[in-house]
Amino acid sequence: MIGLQWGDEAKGKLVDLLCSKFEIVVRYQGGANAGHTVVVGDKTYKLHHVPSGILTPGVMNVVTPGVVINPPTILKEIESLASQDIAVAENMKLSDRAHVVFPWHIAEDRAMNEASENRESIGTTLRGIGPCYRDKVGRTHAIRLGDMFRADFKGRVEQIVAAKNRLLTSLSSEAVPLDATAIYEEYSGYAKRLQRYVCDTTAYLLDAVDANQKMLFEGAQGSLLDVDHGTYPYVTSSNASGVGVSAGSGVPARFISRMIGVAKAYSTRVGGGPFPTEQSNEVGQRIRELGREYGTTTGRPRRCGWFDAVAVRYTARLSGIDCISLMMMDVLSQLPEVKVCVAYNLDGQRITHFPSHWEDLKRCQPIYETFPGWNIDVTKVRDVDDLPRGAKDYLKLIGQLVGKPVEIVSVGPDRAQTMFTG
Ligand code: 2SA
Ligand code: MG
Repeated sequence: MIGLQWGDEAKGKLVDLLCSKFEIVVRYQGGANAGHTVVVGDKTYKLHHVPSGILTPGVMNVVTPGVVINPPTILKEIESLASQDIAVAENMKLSDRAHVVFPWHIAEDRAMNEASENRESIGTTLRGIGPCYRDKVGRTHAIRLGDMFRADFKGRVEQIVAAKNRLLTSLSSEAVPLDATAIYEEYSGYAKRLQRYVCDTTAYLLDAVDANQKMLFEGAQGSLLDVDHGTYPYVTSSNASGVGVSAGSGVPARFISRMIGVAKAYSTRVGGGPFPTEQSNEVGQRIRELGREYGTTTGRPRRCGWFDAVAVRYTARLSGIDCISLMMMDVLSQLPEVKVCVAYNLDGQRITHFPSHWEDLKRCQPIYETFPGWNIDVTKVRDVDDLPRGAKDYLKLIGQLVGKPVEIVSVGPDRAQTMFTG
């Protein structure tokens, strides 16, 4: 299950809804930057690290090598879930290959975000994600979850802290030097508490493939934030599109039989970077209020705008989706007029491909098709056939523009407010 926009497409809700049909739910990229809000009855759960399958009893939740893990954050989440009688201990596994986010990554993230004066800031979530992935790929200064249980963990921390202190003081004169001993002690404590979850998840999942177990892969962020294929450099540091499933989890692509692309009926983006259909006006404001569009992790107000079919057609193809799940239709149902971007005007030319350079994307002017609003409360609709005419036309147009059918529609946060066609 893949986000087709810039994240926050309500993937968590869909995973929660579908996962009773699966034995395993897998998180394969991202880290504590993700924020999945899942509503079950009168309870709202906000998940960052733990896969959304945790709310369904009997489902195994696996966090794989492509994820970067923040120990205090995941421990807090585990505690909070356990206090709400969710059985985490028996139902979660963490990869010993997953990289660990340390305080130096968070300090670096902050310093780097502040340092980008000559260009709009990426506006990261300040969770240390970029620096941790950079160290993972750079190999010299990286610590994986499994390394925390080895004899040389202390030495590694000391070595890295010495190097990071030099780096951090070069980035900011106000940098407070990190204390290797204190970090080692704190993180050894976390390691002990996490130990029961840590294993070789790659072996576990490959065995599960052999045993024909059904797995659901839960994407975090969205395809347009993919480090290789998104709106670089305004992206996150992992493969957040469908292409990341295999690399992050270790499950070969040939075993993935169905891809669901999740999109909101409009667009949002949090952080910097180009966003052609953005409405920095009353319409955007109204969408933000109606959709409660604020970051689950940081609380930042999300930028809001119309559905961009050029972008979603691109990500739908990139992620190889079979169908679209269109979320938050209830929000659009309260607007007097609804628009869909069907093409871009780039320097006087009409284009329908998604530009590879952010500066070109920034110059794109959206070309819209406008619908009269349907102005009917759809939150109680339980069958797609009962949606108002205008809403049905909207779903049809999106299916045509993106090139894949809309097979799932949601009209509210509750489990009961998601409908399946056919
Ligand atoms: P980072 O922190 O290095 O991954 O930031 C890089 C860019 O990726 C964006 N990003 C996100 N965009 C939408 N939702 C995300 N998760 C949280 C949520 C975000 C929040 O669910 O609301 O609470 O603010 C997420 N995570 C990363 C980020 O905004 C940067 O543009
Ligand atoms: Mg989110």
